[in-house]
Amino acid sequence: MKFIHLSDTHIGASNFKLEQRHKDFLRVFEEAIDISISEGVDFIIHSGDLFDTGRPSFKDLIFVIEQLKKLKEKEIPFLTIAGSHDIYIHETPLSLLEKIGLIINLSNPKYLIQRGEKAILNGETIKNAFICGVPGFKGNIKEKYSLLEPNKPQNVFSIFLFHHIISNVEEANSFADLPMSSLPKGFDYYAGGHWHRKNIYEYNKKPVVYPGSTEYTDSLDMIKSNEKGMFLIEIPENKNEKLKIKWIKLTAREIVFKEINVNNLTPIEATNKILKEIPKHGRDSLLILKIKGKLKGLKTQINFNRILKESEINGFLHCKTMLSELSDEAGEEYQEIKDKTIREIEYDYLKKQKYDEITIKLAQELIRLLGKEQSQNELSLSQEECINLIDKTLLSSEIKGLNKKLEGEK
Ligand SMILES: [Mn+2]
Repeated sequence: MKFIHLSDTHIGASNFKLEQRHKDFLRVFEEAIDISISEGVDFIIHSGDLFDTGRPSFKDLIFVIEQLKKLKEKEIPFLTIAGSHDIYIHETPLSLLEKIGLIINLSNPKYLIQRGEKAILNGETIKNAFICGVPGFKGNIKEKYSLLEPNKPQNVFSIFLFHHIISNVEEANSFADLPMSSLPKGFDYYAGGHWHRKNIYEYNKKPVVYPGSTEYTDSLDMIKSNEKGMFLIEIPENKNEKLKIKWIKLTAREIVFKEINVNNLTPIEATNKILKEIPKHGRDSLLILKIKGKLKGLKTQINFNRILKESEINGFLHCKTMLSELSDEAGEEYQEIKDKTIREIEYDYLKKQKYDEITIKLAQELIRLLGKEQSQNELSLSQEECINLIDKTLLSSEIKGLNKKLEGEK
């Protein structure tokens, strides 16, 4: 028995507002379906984010329906859960696909039965495999997992679908939202989604598998993942034999990544250096340029338009410049501001606008008074003192002005 595990297909997504990128997500999904059919798998599992949005366009929805119909004809079940993207409040496009019999939506509430404190988790049995899963939860994730009680039959190969980033994914840093130890115990295969890069972990000697997204979803993904694909899993007849996990590469858009150091260059010199370093044969791939160093001038003075044009002339679909490691002279002023308190920034700003000391004091007091985060008893001035201040400044200057006017009229 064999099956395909894929995830995060994000149908409807795009990058850089390019229609070609939108189509890339569709093309790679079709490729995944076609390979699954030619491999003759018994079923397909998808760990969430089939769609990029809870309200996909009719065009994208029809495209997915066409792909799933091919599976239906071959009697290959497609089992999935709602991820973090394909939920629109409580409705999901998955409900529609489920209604017309093209998918099995394991995150349908009918599979999760509340029994006292516990949540009994049911699933589907296909041939000799039991498959269940939960949607990507929004809050109290750990607590929700602690209440899960899978109702799985004995002596079958069991699969658990989930859409969270386990704490073992080191590169995820703060994005990890579930300790691995919270996963329900006793499954033979943990099918993960939500993490967009391919990774395999081990939990009680069983694999916890992230196939990642089938296309590059953002520029960080483009430089961190070196390829995109899905897993083909072969369940051995003999329980003592090891599970066969095979990676199948899908033809996602090709990425060319380059780092360019422009340290101590003026924006014109930097532009010329970048232009020279753009590879000659783009082959319709995406060019990601990470510009590094400290510029003698301003970042905005680099001619990004020319860089983009040149990349397109060289045959790239698009060029994305990453500037997070590039500093410039404006950065110094920023550094100065960074060391100041909000009060000091306010004061400097008002001083620059040529307000006198008492007006600045009043303005700052008013800003404080209007600030919601301050509670009444934290005010440094009483209401009376404020009124006095207003009297002394705004009103008096207005009266002065009025007096002058009247004097002039005389
Ligand atoms: Mn996703």
